[in-house]
Amino acid sequence: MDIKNLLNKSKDFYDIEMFDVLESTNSTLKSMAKSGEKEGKVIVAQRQTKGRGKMNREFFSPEGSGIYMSILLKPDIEIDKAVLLTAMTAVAVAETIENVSGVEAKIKWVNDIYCKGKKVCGILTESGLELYSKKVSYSVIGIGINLIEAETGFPSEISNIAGTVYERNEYKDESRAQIIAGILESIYNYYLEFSKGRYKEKYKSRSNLLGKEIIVTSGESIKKAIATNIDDDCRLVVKYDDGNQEALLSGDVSVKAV
Ligand code: BT5
Repeated sequence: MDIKNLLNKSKDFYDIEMFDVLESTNSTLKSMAKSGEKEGKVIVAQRQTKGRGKMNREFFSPEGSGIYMSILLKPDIEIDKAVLLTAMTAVAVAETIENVSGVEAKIKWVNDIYCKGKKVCGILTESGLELYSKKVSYSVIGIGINLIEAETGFPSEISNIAGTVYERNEYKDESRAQIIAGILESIYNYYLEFSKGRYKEKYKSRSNLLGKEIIVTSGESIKKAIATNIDDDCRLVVKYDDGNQEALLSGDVSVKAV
């Protein structure tokens, strides 16, 4: 199914290119961005041989299983606000998964989408920096979604955390294009009004951490806390057992529900 035909208001904004296999859709789109590619370029691959998560962690991206895509945006924002693009995208992905599949989708701060208690999607935003202004020169937003389980199943290292949106017998081929188009349309709509931050309340209301007891790991330190809020800059506000509060930046820590 042609994705472009499923787009509505965003039809003229996006230029979509499909590949069978790439090392990483983010890496390909980043080199295009560095060579002056326009905002709205989208790369989609059937599989990746070097799909990446944060800190160069591997993102398992097999054939016939998922969506691996990257979107190029050029927002007029400071580099420390780039995490908000991840938050906006998380809302767009969660809403689209729910609309198309009917499966409830929650957001785990900062960049993961969970269905039925398992991680079905990760988002990786990588930005270029204008040195003098501290503004973003481009942002590549990468989205990896497990739609159905690969023939070989998940590798053992992730089999207890990774899940899929669909069971194999529920999945219809057209869902893939519908989810890609739904995400693109939704991102476009939120991005048009990015400074209004319409996605922020939605991000919070889909959080699967707020109000929960969590473990905060930062370097050697491992502490228990309650996740009390996600602030306007998408920092996770936590309260430790000793009463101290802290607003956590996504790059510095990892958190998990107890
Ligand atoms: C992410 O990183 O989850 C961001 C993943 C972004 C992938 C997309 S695919 C298109 C684009 N091109 C790329 O090269 N990347 C983007 P992080 O929060 O660091 O999580 C990585 C961790 O998730 C791994 O260490 C595993 O524990 C787990 N993981 C790996 N593959 C997974 C999968 N397919 N489903 C669920 N969890 C997975």
